[in-house]
Amino acid sequence: MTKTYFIADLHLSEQQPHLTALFSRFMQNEAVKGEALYILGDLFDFWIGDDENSALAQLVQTEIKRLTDNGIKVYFQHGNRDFLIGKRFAEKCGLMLLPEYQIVNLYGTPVLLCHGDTLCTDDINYQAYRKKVHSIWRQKVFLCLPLFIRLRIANKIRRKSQRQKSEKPVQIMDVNPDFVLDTMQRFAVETLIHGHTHRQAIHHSHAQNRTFTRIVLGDWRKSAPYLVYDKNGYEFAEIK
Ligand code: LP5
Ligand code: MN
Repeated sequence: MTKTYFIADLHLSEQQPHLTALFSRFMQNEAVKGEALYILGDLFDFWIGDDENSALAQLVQTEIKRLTDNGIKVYFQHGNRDFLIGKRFAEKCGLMLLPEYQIVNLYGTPVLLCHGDTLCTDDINYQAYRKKVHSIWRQKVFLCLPLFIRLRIANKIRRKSQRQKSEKPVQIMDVNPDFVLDTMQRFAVETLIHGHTHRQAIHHSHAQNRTFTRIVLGDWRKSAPYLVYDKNGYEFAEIK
């Protein structure tokens, strides 16, 4: 039976080699059994440009290429930490870059996919920051800087974000339920899959005599959670 896999928020970094090992195991033992893999953002802890050619970047590209060379489609949506992954990275491993919101047909059901940060509309500071770092000209200027300067800027942003997060009420950093419902209705879907909040769950809500389902992917820490979808439905699973 054909299957489709979903993962998000792996936050791979040189500092967490056990996550990279889990990624290799997931790709070689699990994702390889599917017809497609969707990575819904924050594959890396942060990404400062496709010219970054670290051992980690190479390993991740090799794992993805192994799947795409075998005819398995691998799709990627940007997260708030790796929105600078670009065409060069994608071409190296046969990855397909998706827009911020994408509808996919999963065994007859239209499903909306996104990273999830755009759904957190109550986090006003974050949304203002996001608008800035998503401006094309700022990204162009940033990518012209030497890598070590980019790294310094990224670390500065990470520290500031860490500080601000510790002062924000937890609720603000979750999705806004009204915005979620509006978004699903705007895209005419009844199922949404996203990551970002790290709060793995399946939420149902009801409006206009319809049931709307929001599937939230978990983040990778000690284990590697994923969602697997086939013609009979979906379930969470994990590798350890
Ligand atoms: O990622 P997570 O879940 O920990 O937190 C997010 C929001 N934070 C971020 C920042 C990322 O974690 C780190 C980004 C790495 C940099 C990548 C390259 C930069 C390229 C720039 C190209 C122009 O996304 C956090 C949310 C949280 O999710 C929950 O939704 O709350 O948002 C924040 O904390 C953001 C703050 O509220 C605002 C931060 C302003 C920082 C501005 C610093 C400018 C310094 C410039 C130095 C030259
Ligand atoms: Mn995120």
